[in-house]
Amino acid sequence: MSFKEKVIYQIYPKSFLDTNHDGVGDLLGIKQKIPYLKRLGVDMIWISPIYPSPQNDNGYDVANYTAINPMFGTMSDFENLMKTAKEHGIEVMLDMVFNHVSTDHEWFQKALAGEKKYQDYFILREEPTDWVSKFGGNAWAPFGETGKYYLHLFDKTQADLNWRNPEVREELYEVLRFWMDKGVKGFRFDVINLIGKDEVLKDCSENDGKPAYTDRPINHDYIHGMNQETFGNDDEIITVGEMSFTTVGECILYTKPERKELNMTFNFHHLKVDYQDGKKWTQMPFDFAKLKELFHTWGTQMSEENGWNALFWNNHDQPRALNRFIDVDNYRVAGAKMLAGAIHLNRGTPYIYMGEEIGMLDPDFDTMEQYVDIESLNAYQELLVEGKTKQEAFEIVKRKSRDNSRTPIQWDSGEYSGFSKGTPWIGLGKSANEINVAKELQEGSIFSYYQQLIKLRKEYPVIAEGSYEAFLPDHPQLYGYIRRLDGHSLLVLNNFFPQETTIEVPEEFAAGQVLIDNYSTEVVGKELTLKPYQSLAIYR
Ligand code: TEU
Ligand code: CA
Repeated sequence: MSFKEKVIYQIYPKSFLDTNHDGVGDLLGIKQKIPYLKRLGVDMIWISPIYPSPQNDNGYDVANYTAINPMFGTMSDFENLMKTAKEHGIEVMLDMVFNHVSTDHEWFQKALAGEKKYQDYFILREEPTDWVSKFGGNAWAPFGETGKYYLHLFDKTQADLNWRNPEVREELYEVLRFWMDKGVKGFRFDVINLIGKDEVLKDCSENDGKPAYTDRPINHDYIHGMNQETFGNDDEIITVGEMSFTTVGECILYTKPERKELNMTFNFHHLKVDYQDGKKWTQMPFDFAKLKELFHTWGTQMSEENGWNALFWNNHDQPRALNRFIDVDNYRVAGAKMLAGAIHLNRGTPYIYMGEEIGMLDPDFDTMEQYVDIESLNAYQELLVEGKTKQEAFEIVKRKSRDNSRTPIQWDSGEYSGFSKGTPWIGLGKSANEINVAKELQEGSIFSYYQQLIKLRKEYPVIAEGSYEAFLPDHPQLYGYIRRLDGHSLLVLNNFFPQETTIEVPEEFAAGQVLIDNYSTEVVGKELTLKPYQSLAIYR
């Protein structure tokens, strides 16, 4: 089965299931829930970082790439999990954070201690540039007592690696080989379009300096080289690159098969349509026209030039899409299915973020003290400095914090929602009694809608392989597209609003068959009135 037919499920291990009741999710927790994931029908699980780490950025600050953080268990727990997953026909994708290491990593420690070899593993300069760190403040910090500065595009405890040094590249290839030997069949590469830095680094006042270090031409060489030295030899391996601040043109280059770089890319443009003036820490209703324009541009160009998208609404860095795009007080269930339909029938490989399959919501925290995420805590301070009141700053953090998606999975309505018997490392969502897996499996309909969507992708080649074209791109409420393959076509209609809307059905679909629908349309005619958040697909 090609990666085009597969569906991948993301697990944030800290918050999935805690089996030793220390308040933190663990590998044996994932193992225990493999049958649940099998029941959902996913092909692969992507697990966010499980390596030793001081956890300043919840594991995206890696201190050792080839070991397991004791907080999550042992290497033998990992092997156990791999075995159970394999038995259920589920593959494992690991998160490779290769742009930077934790300053606790021995490479950085040896560099600090004066070892020349390791100093060359990092990006050290006499003079810092004006680039702004993605977590706030200048992107350079003093390198010990040397008078030099090291680059950290993220937190100052996440030092950027020097990919220009071939020894660094070889070390990272070894990491991939290590996990491939353990049977890992997928790699998600964290901010992989930032690894290729120029030799001479220049000031750049535009967009906090991003254009100066993002998608540099040499990035493609590094990714291609890594492909050739490691996973490129194994057809079963699936790779996805997380692309920060990128363009569709670059993502086509990263994913065109003949270039042998990556299978697919994540981009975030569609998740910035509720950013005022492009700034995250603001509040604004989402801009539907912009969302649609992005989907159509990416969908069409990727389709025409044979690139491949990773499709997603949620991940561990995003507030829950339901809270952003849907009137959840009135239409949580219909809205959850509509969002699912919009991407699962699309051209690309769909990702489900844990909890999405039961329609989980943001936790609805009441105070700043409940937040843990480093980015959120820094942003709160910056908002205060900008002159916002504590209440105003809190309201923004509440809408935008990455912690919104990082709270424990709500398994049942028991204490700590069945996640743990100990106090969880981060608070639970307020909706845990109403929205949880046990209840969903008993009486809900979102989970089964995901099951259907996953099955359809495997049964209908037009969903997995078909081309993409926009349908009624200027319609004020509809996000529609047509997929085509070998004489078959699929029309997908999604009403993004809580109001009904009537559309004209093109001739060719008027007598088509409804493959899936979150309401129950019996016959398609010349006209179709879409109910609030209705989503359906017509096949012929
Ligand atoms: O995220 C990349 C990234 O650019 C994020 O800063 C993203 O823009 C932000 O979270 C949105 O608010 C990756 C990981 O997914 C994230 O968890 C890490 O913190 C980051 O890289 C550093 O490794
Ligand atoms: Ca635990």
